Amino acid sequence: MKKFAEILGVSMLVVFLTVGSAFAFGTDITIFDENSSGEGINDTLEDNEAEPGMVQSQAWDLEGFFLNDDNELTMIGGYDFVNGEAELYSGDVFIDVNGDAEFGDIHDWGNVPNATVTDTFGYDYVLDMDFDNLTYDVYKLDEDSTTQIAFYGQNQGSNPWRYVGGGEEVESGVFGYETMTDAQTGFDGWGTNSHNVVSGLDLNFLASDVPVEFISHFTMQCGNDNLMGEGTLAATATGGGGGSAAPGSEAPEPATMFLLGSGLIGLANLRKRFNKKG
Ligand SMILES: [Ca+2]
Ligand SMILES: [Ca+2]
Ligand SMILES: [Ca+2]
Ligand SMILES: [Ca+2]
Repeated sequence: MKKFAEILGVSMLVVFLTVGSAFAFGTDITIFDENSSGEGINDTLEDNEAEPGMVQSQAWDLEGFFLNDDNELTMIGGYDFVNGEAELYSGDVFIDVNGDAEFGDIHDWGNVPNATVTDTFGYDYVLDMDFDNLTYDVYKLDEDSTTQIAFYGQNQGSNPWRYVGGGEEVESGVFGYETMTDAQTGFDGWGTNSHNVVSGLDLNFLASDVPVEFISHFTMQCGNDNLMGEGTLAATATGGGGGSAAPGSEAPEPATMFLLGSGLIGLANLRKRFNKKG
């Protein structure tokens, strides 16, 4: 019986630690980018992997996409999203909602570095990122929308890099940015112990009264690493986004309870005095 209790205790500790490590970011929704060359340390996973023929190091490594219960997307990489690397800068976050995002072997795009093309590569929305101000604008893309491709011909498998124009603005938002350690992120810093975390990208503009499956994509200017995610936004109770709790489900705040309590005591005292006078 003692042994059972010990096993139960250890099991619960393991569950607690496992849940605890991913709690801050939500569920890891990273998928294989379908570009593989036998390079990097983990060629078919994202941590310590960059694209074929490109520099393999933490400075270029994009490591993971996460989705939390509030429908917020987090993106982690050794790459410096704000300052770029070797004067090659961050792209935008593209979202596909009907399963036709093009990735993997899509190297048949022209030879002009960072050319603007009338092609969204199957993506339906973009979070147009402003890494100087930590803000973004969301656009619903259409057939006339334009994007910029990755710099290097051999790495146009990471397309698209940035949104250029077209489509319809849906909303704007702000996001968080922090540098974290291996222990904080659960990823391998490839000897640097350094990771950059972009958090709070709110996908509730996509949410509906049915679950919404989506694919997410990010790369940097040279397309050195392609990061792909595949997740599902839970159905909302009210539909049409918002993502807040159902009406009437909110518990009173402790401060409210205190004020309410004070008021009742005050009323009781007043009544006592009134009775005395009477
Ligand atoms: Ca990677
Ligand atoms: Ca890494
Ligand atoms: Ca699409
Ligand atoms: Ca990759």
